[in-house]
Amino acid sequence: VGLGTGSTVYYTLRKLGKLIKEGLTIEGVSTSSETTRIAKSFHIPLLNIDDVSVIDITIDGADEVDPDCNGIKGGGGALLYEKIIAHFSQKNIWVVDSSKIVDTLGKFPLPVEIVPFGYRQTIQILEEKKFNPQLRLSKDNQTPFVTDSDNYIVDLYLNRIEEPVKLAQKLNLIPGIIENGLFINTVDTVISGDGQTRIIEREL
Ligand code: A5P
Repeated sequence: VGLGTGSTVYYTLRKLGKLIKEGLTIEGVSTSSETTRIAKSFHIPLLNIDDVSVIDITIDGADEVDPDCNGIKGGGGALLYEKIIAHFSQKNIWVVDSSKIVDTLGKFPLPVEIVPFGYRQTIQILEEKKFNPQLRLSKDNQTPFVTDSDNYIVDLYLNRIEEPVKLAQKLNLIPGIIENGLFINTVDTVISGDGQTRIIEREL
């Protein structure tokens, strides 16, 4: 089971921990150091991504989801590992609160993971393309936020993303960009669960 990252997934981890105590047998693959820490605290057995041949199902959160079940992830900075694990999963489920379901993606700043080498130049290219980039800072507000794979995150203040597929392709062509937070045709089921539960299935 792929274990996503974020404050929503925390409740999934807590529940899995409880089910394991009651006899459920699963093995988790974590998407971040934060999730590894929490999963261990709930005694969820973990495997390294390199030691699994298949991930049956991944449960994660998201920052925004559109009606086609495409979404933005990376608000917590774990988008690279989340994307690798999602890509490798037979089934992907996102659990979100209803405020994250939008008509058009983009109000939430799009996180992009970049290598530290030449990061100013990468940001300059993003500026020239009018993507309104902002380097994400760590809690001290002085130094760049560093991901689990020792990279930086740039948040793109786009407001509206009319063509997410094209944008994802454009971004990944820029040297220095490792991955972007647009998850296209990835998730199978979105569960929005505050108050009334709503289940959205991606049309194949
Ligand atoms: C982590 O990088 C993100 O992709 C999270 O999955 C996403 O930001 C949702 O997080 P919350 O559940 O904390 O809103």
